Amino acid sequence: MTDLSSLPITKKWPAQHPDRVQLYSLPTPNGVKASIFLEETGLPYEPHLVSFSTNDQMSPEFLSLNPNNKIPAIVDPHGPGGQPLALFESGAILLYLAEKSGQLLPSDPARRYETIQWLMFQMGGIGPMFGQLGFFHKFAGRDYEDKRPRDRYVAESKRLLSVLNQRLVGRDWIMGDEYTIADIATFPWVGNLVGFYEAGDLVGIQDYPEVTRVLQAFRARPAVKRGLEIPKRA
Ligand SMILES: N[C@@H](CCC(=O)N[C@@H](CS)C(=O)NCC(=O)O)C(=O)O
Repeated sequence: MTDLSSLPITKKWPAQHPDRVQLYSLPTPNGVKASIFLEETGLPYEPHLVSFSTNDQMSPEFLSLNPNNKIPAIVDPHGPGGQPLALFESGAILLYLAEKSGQLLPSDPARRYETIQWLMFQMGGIGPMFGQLGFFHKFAGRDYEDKRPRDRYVAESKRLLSVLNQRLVGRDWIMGDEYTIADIATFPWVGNLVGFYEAGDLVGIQDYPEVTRVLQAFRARPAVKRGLEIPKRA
């Protein structure tokens, strides 16, 4: 039986099943990337809720895993060399779990790097830009008199949507027939933009029909439906 009790994170979030991947998260667009992957692949895992309303992400136990105080983070009790491996950054988590499970990342080297390229496109572009748009459109930034920051993020989000739309022409998913971690990284953010952020009209989402088509297909997947609710909010 694996023993994770020496890890400080397990003091606040005890592992009931220390043999399983431990997920510390909240159902946000970054958080659900990990839970959707785990639901899609069936890798055994145990979710733990990191509540922002109680600032759990700033607790010493969480910071021991991710000094950057952001979800998601994981501990794989059976990491390289059979030792526990702690990881943060959703892109790194997706890559690690895909390689570990041999799922949702093409094995052909060229296609594998193409998938990683689109994963990075989400991590460096879609996530940060849509996130800023959300701040200026829906949250505190909404009240700023100067609309130039908001307009900048709207313009950049539109540009990214148009790149994604073009990529999806004639393809079922970002990598064609193959559903991959690039889709799992990207579509929670597109869903969040038009859903929670209520920015669909602002970015003119109807101008990106390939994106909305694939978003619909993504949302219809049973594992996505489950993953979007994990960990359960209190
Ligand atoms: N680049 C990081 C971003 C993670 C991130 O921004 N997480 C947000 C929720 S979507 C968070 O934990 N925010 C809490 C905070 O900033 O205190 C990743 O992809 O994992």
